[in-house]
Amino acid sequence: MVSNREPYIHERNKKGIRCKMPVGGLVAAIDPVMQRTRGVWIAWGSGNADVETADEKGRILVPEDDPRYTLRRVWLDPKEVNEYYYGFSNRIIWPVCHLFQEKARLLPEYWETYKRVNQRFADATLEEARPDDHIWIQDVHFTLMPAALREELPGNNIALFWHIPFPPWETFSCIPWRKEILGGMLGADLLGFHTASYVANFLGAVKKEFPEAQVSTSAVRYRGRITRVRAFPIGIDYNKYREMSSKDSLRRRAGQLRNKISVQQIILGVDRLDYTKGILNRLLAFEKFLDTHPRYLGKVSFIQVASPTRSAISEYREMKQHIEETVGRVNGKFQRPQWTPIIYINRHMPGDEILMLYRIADVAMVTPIIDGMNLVAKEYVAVNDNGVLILSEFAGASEEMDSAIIVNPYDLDGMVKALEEALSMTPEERARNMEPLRELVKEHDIFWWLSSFLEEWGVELKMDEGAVDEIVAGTRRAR
Ligand code: ADQ
Repeated sequence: MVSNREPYIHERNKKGIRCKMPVGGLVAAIDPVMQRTRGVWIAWGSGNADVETADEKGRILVPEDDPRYTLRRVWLDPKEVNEYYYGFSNRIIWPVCHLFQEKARLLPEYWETYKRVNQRFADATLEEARPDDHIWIQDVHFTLMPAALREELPGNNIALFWHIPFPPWETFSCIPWRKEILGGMLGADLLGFHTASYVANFLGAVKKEFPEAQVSTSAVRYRGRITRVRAFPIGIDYNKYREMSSKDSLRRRAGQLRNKISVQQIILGVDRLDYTKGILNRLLAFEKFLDTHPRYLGKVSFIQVASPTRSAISEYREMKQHIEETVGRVNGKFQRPQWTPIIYINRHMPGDEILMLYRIADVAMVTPIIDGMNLVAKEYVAVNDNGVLILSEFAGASEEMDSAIIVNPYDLDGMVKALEEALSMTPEERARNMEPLRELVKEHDIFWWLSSFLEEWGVELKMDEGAVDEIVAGTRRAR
């Protein structure tokens, strides 16, 4: 496994060194597979106590209390973090793939460092990999690795999963190094995307850049090799969300919180503070809603949780300022002594607090300008049986979750209408609408995603027969 973020991070604080596992479905799903296969996970060692806890090669056995596999940390200096991570990954690939070409900073030094870091990760992988190992690379940080590995490991089974949208060629091609990126990815045997349209966009780009390649609807034959390309919509750990959110203590605390917010209905947004998430348009739609539906004044509040992210990048700081000005302006316009229209929370919240908000929100507005998938939509549905989901048609999630109220995030009037519709639904209508969504999120959970990916990859991973099923069952039992 190769990813930018590591599954175990060592941090030193006043009390000593602590090992943390990052929150998120991906690590939770893949860690048990790695434990079972006793493989190697290669990732950037980003914790401030990572060096002292690893050996001279950057290796450490994890989990520490029951070592099952090797985490191999790759060290990056601040310039590399700045140019490979903040630069190439977050200021070139991220904006371009989210159709924000004008935000891309196409600096050659970002590209040079990105290439160097990809090579460093490839070298570490080559040191670890055996001839018949399967190598799974995560995300946009390592597009050059499949081809770099392929040169040295012609027979290994290599896959890459892409977590964000893949744009049409006309957009992607603003990257001067597009051909190298696509060529790098074609070193893989299997490429996974969230949706069929990202698959089609990728294949379209390959056709344009490599006219000599044979391209079908799900594969590319290039230089005598075949790369399969397929959609695998990622899911969440549904059962875990269900269990955690139905614990008595959480329900009690959620009830207390709900009583303190003295409005009839609550609308919720939960996002990283990213320009792709459509937070500003959502706030403007809420303002327009209050302007045009005065009977809701004092009766509905909007809670927007926006966790800080990538604040080293100026666009993120500017957007934060713009959002904060808008919150201030809208609140200034409508606020009453007993009522706050927009409750704005700009910090990372502990998981149980997010769950409480999911529980008490009558309506969730998940209205990104564009999003690879968007897990908040799925988390809300898993937790709240009686809510209403308003979902952007440009979130990957809308390909499967089409029974939500689907909106165009650029169309403020459309979002105002959607809010009116959602807030005036009867409890029976809400429950009826929620049911098919919940079934989908339950069926297509993170383990379904994982096993469909592994199955398509033809992976037995030197595990016993049925091991993937066992992993899935085992993970569930362990909870
Ligand atoms: P992200 O862009 O990070 O992921 P998303 O899928 O919505 O977006 O996941 C965000 C996660 O962070 C959710 O689990 C959410 O609960 C949590 N979160 C958000 N704000 C938070 C806050 N303030 N406090 C605490 N937790 C918060 C990328 C792609 C997505 C794709 C995923 C997975 O951009 O489109 O769905 O990868 O492939």
